Amino acid sequence: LDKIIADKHKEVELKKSLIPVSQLESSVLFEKKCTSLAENIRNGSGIIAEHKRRSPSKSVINQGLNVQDVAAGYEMAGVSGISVLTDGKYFGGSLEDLLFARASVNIPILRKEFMIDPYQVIEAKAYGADAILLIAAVLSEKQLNYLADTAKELGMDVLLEVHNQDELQKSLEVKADMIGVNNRNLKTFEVSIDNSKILADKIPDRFVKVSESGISNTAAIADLKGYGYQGFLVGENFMKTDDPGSAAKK
Ligand code: IGP
Repeated sequence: LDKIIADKHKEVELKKSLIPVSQLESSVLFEKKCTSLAENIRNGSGIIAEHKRRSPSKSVINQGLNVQDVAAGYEMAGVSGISVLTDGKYFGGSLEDLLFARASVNIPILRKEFMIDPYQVIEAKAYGADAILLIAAVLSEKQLNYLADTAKELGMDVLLEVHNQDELQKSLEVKADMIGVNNRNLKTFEVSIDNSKILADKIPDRFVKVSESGISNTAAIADLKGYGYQGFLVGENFMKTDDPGSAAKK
């Protein structure tokens, strides 16, 4: 995780030198008016289906599909939103994936990225995202506040990811719409759904509760609903199939 963040700092510095923020701000490439992700989760299936080609923990998941088809399949399946990984080095994603997904569907899209700089939040907006992810494990309280405020100013929703009680504690004052409990420890890659259960009653009701990672069947979702979860972020379980959209329908 430290390596990912160090690489991300270099990437963002390079981008800033290529496309200055003033230029980026005035270049929204594609935008669609749609219901916010948080609202869609509250009123729908709650599934946030992810486009994920590979990951540091699993290496290759699926390299043979194109993002437009995956996104369209997810929308047809009736999911509440789509998550698109844009990190290239570790997840094989890109901003172009985000843009292509945006062009293909009318439901809200989350930019799944290691956000460390407001530049990336502006970039998310420019490439059509409706929501961003902030990871409490790699951001100070000050950074969380600043990045969340930037997203809200641009009209995007914020999914704030925590993995333990300390991270939740520093997130409570942040203007996030959703708190996501990651069942995967990003430092050890260990996955346990119990993590969502343990933290469930510590999350204030003003946040939409989302459970992330390692969700592989409807029984797990039913179980998590009993703990107050309304959102379910699913990647690998759908992406490992030839037809992620059909997998999301079940
Ligand atoms: C999806 P899974 O186990 O269903 O593929 O997990 C999603 O939760 C996971 O990709 C994720 C993630 C992240 C990836 C959660 N938080 C932060 C990168 C960065």
